[in-house]
Amino acid sequence: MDDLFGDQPGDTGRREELAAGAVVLRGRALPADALLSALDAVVAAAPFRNMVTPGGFTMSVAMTNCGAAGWVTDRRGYRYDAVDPESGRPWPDMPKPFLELACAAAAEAGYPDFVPDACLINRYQPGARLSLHQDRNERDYDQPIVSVSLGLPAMFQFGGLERSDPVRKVPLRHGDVVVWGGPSRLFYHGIPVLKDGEHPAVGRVRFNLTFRKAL
Ligand code: MD6
Ligand code: FE
Repeated sequence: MDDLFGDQPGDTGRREELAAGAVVLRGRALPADALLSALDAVVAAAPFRNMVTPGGFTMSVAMTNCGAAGWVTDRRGYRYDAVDPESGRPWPDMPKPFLELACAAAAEAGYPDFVPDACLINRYQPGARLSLHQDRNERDYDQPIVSVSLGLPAMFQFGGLERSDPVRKVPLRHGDVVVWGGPSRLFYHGIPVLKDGEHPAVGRVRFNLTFRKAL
C-alpha cells in the first residue's frame, strides 16, 4: 500500500551514495506491512522504554530490542545485553521479515556476509531527538549497520570521524533503508528534533530499526 499511495513518488528504488561505504536505498522496506506487524509483536513482549544515559539524562527517544543481543544504557554505561533489564527475560527473537530485509539490503549494498544478531528499535514522538553520536559498542567494525526508517520523515545528520566535522542533512522517509559501513562506519550522526505530523499507515511517530552484528 505504502508504495501505491506514495510517500516518495518516483523515489522508490533509487540508490544514493552518502559517503564511502554508506548508501541509501530509497523505499527498500516497502511495502512495510509485515515489518509493522512484526514490530507490534516485539513491542508486546518488550515494551518501549526511555533509557537513562551514563550521565543521568533520560533519553527522549524510547527504545526496545530484538535478537540475541540488545543495546542498553543506564548509569553504568552503554552495552549489549542478552537480557531485557525490565523483564529479566531474553529479548524477543528477531522476526523473519526483519532478518530477511536486513540481509538482503546489506547484500545489495555490498556486504553479502552480514547477518545481524541485534536490532535496536527507536521510537521518536514529535519533539524527540538523538544527539550526534558514534555507534561503537559493537565488536567488529568491519560489519555494517542496516537502518530502516518507518513512519514520520526525519532529517538525518551525517558528519565525519570527529564530532566537530561538518554534517550533511539527509531526509529519511517511510521505507528508506540506509546501509552503512566501511570507511564511514564510525562517522558521527544524529536526528534533530522530530517535527509533528501524521503518517497514514503509522501515525504520529517515527520508528527506526538498526540492525547490527554486535557479538
Ligand atoms: C535513527 N539512527 O535513524 C538513528 N546509527 O533514528 C542511528 O543512530 C544509526 O541510522 C547507525 C547506523 C545507522 C543509523
Ligand atoms: Fe547510531
